[in-house]
Parts: sequence; structure tokens; C-alpha cells
Amino acid sequence: MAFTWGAACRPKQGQTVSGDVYVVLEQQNQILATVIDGLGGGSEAAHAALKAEEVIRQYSDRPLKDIIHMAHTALHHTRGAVIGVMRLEQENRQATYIGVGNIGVQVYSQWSIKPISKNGILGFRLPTLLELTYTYDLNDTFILFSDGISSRFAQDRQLDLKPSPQQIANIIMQGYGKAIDDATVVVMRT
Ligand SMILES: [Mn+2]
Repeated sequence: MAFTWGAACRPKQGQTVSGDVYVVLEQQNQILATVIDGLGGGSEAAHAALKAEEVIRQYSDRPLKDIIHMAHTALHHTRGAVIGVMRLEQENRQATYIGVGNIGVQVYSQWSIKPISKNGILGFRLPTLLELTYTYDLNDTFILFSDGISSRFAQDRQLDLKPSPQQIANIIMQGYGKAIDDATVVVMRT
């Protein structure tokens, strides 16, 4: 197995439906991970996020730019959503990322891998897409998170990267999940 991963996702306090959705698809020699945050909250937000999920599942083998463009089209007439999509490819150890709106990425690597998202909203206002590509190492850890997770976790020097990706996701959710928003974190290890 080329990659291991784990994720945690929970609705904001008092809600039963999350407007956040994550999708992780393992293919032959690659993995595609997405965090989607539907705007607003509750079922309307979830509706927008699930529409984006459908596109990702259907077109997961396409270039990231195509996936984003198709999701943008699919989200017309919804509340809209923000999204981060990352693909890791075992061959060439390549990481590719596109983010639209407030999705965070934190990478633990000896290399400087600092993907960023551009402002925008799927379904409403797509920025000129910025596709960032990096070369990663074995045992690097990639974390995608919605704004329901405080980005302060990235400053946490004590954060232990030895546990499994699922355990790390749980630890981040427990320590940095905000009760006032839907919260999602996806952790992948190469
Ligand atoms: Mn949010």
C-alpha cells in the first residue's frame, strides 16, 4: 500500500447534518483527497457539498483543473462551496493541489511544501486556478482541513506525527475542532 490515510468530520454543535464533506479515493498508484465546505450550514450546505462530491467521484481520474471546473458548473444554483483537492502520485512522488476558498493545507516534510488556496466560491466565482506541484518524500504527512479546524494546530510543535493518520485526524479534531462550525480534517501519509 502506497498511502495510508484517516479522516474526521463532524457537524457544528446542535446540527445533525454536516455542510462539510470529504472524499478520499485510492487508485492504483495514487490517492485523491478532497475537503469541501458547503457555504452556510445544515442541509443546504450539505446539498452543495454533496454535488461537488458526486463530480469528484465521477471524474476522479481527470486533471484537477477539470474536476474543479466541472464542480463549479455543478454547483450553480446551490449555496456554493469551497474546496481543496490534492492528488498524490507514487510514481515521481508528485503532489498536486488546487484550492478554491478557505481550505487549509499543512504538510510535514523535509521539503518546503506549502500549498495555498485562492479566494473564490465554487458555483459563484472561480478564480484563475492555481495548480501547485511538489515532490514529496516517503513518510511525509499531508493534512487538508476546513475552517472548522483552527489552523493553530499547524503551529503546534508538540503534534506527534508517529500515530496513524486516523489517530492524528482524531487528535486534531479533538484539540482544534471549533464547536461553532462544521469541521473536517483529512490526513494522508506517503
Ligand atoms: Mn466552515
